[in-house]
Amino acid sequence: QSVIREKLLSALSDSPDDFLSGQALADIAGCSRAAVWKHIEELRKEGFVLEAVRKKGYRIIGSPDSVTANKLKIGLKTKTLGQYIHYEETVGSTQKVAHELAANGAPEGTLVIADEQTDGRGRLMREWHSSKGTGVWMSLILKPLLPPQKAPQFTLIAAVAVVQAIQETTGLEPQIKWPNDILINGKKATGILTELQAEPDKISSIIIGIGMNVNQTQEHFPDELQSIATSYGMVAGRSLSRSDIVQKVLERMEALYELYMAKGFTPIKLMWESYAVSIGKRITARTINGSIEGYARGITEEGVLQIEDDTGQLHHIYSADIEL
Ligand code: BT5
Repeated sequence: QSVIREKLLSALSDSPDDFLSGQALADIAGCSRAAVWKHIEELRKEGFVLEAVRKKGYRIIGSPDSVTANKLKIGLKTKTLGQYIHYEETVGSTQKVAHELAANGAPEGTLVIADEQTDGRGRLMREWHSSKGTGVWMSLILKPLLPPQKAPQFTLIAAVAVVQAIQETTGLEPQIKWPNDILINGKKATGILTELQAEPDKISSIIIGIGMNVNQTQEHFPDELQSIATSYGMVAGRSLSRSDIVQKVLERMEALYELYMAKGFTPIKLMWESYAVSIGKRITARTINGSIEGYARGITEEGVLQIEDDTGQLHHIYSADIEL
């Protein structure tokens, strides 16, 4: 069923100015003309604006600002990432759904995405605010043949992908705050959560959760986020297309993932450092074992943060919250 709708949409989107007859569409989709009509109705319910003119046929004149599988597939230029999309309008957490799918054999590149999360989560089970229709709440499943220790690098790969995708779609220049925050104008607009299903020596699946604030206005955020959160749309001063952003994130992520598997972490590390806010600055890292203050010197080949304290001693930070 959804395959037919995908074929109809792709044919209609390929020739936006022309009408395609019911028969032509039926041939393309491999179904009856009556079925074409039914699927067109379904697409209209999804928010696509489809004009129908007697004796001419159908054409597409508008599409919703949605992140449904149908919408995301139009013009998506990837080989694997996002080729299988699991969309839900409302979900507890896309991360949870992705964990289940991964455990049940979902292929590499599977994308879980929702219009709203009611129980979005950050690290250490912290809440992730995910209001309806305003952001990108997605989890991507990758299955690299790597040992589990490499997993944290994927947070950094995803951060580079997000920065590049935002630059390309909006012209904004976001910055990365180690390990998993992306800031714009000094406030958080994206958080990344990388989780793992693994055997002792081998990753089974990496699940990369990405939460991006796109079209929120200040009122969308609860009190506790007022001074620390923002959205790309607010900073750009216009409403942005969530689907364009998701497509670009998938495209950049695919390119970076290929680069990483071919050449290792070094080229990614260089890009990451060029976008990082904290490198060279005096910071405080709050870890579960206490705080360390000093100058952020860079990240290691493993993606571990190095801080030099006032005695000149170098500390390796695996996980922490950073204060600038
Ligand atoms: C993160 O955790 O930043 C990772 C967030 C990952 C969210 C995605 S959405 C899709 C997928 N499904 C999920 O359930 N999760 C992933 P952390 O570094 O622990 O930061 C959490 C903190 O960020 C919270 O304690 C708040 O202070 C703040 N926060 C919560 N919601 C926010 C938002 N929408 N924008 C900016 N900051 C937020």
